[in-house]
Amino acid sequence: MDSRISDPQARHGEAAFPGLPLRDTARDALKIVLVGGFGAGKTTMVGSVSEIRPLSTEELMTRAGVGIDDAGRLPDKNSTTVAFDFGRITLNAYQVLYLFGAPGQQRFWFLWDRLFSGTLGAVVLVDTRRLEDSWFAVDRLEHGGMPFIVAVNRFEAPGAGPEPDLAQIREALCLSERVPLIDCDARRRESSKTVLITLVKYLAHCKKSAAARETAP
Ligand SMILES: Nc1nc2c(ncn2[C@@H]2O[C@H](COP(=O)(O)OP(=O)(O)OP(=O)(O)O)[C@@H](O)[C@H]2O)c(=O)[nH]1
Ligand SMILES: [Mg+2]
Repeated sequence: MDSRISDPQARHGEAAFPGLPLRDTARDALKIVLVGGFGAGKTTMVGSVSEIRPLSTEELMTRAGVGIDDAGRLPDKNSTTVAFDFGRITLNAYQVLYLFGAPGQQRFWFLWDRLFSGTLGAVVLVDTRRLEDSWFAVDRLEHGGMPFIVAVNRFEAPGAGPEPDLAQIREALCLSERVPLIDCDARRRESSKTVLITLVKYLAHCKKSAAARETAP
């Protein structure tokens, strides 16, 4: 099989990776995992937001995957993550995020346990054309008690009906009102960064609430 380190930013015609060195003042390293269904845009998001050239374990999808790799509704997709993506983003002088993108295909879900080890929080990336592909991720995070947010990566689908709004998506995923739910475009750095900042703020909120519960009489 043809294995390669891909360059998602180059795919979308954006700037090359600046390759920023880690700041000397960085002291909080936060591990974040990006999960979601097959082809929801996880590798794309890691690539758009990372300040270093991301590690991507992409394999070409070949005829051997027909019937297994459900790429029917993803005509432009010709590769899939077989292990994980890795990127880094500096949020401020002190906080650095290490971002791991999980593989989306069911046959690689056994790798998620390893990826979740030491993880502070997660982003579930949702493709509205295949909402049901997100159920497993949401269930898994809820049962594991890991804080997460949901980001809706909207694909333009010519001829498709009206797009569900965020309230409809919340209902379809049976998401608690507490879980932040936002729109994004995984191809755009600023949008992907907003997703990560939303997660970090939510993690801070969860930590504060837990501390308040502990000190409550
Ligand atoms: N139109 C459109 N295409 C997108 C968007 N995000 C990603 N893509 C494309 O959709 C395809 C799937 O993206 P990936 O990033 O490989 O998806 P993934 O979730 O990592 O997929 P797996 O690792 O195989 O589960 C790629 O061809 C992307 O270029 C989007 O917001 N809009
Ligand atoms: Mg991927």
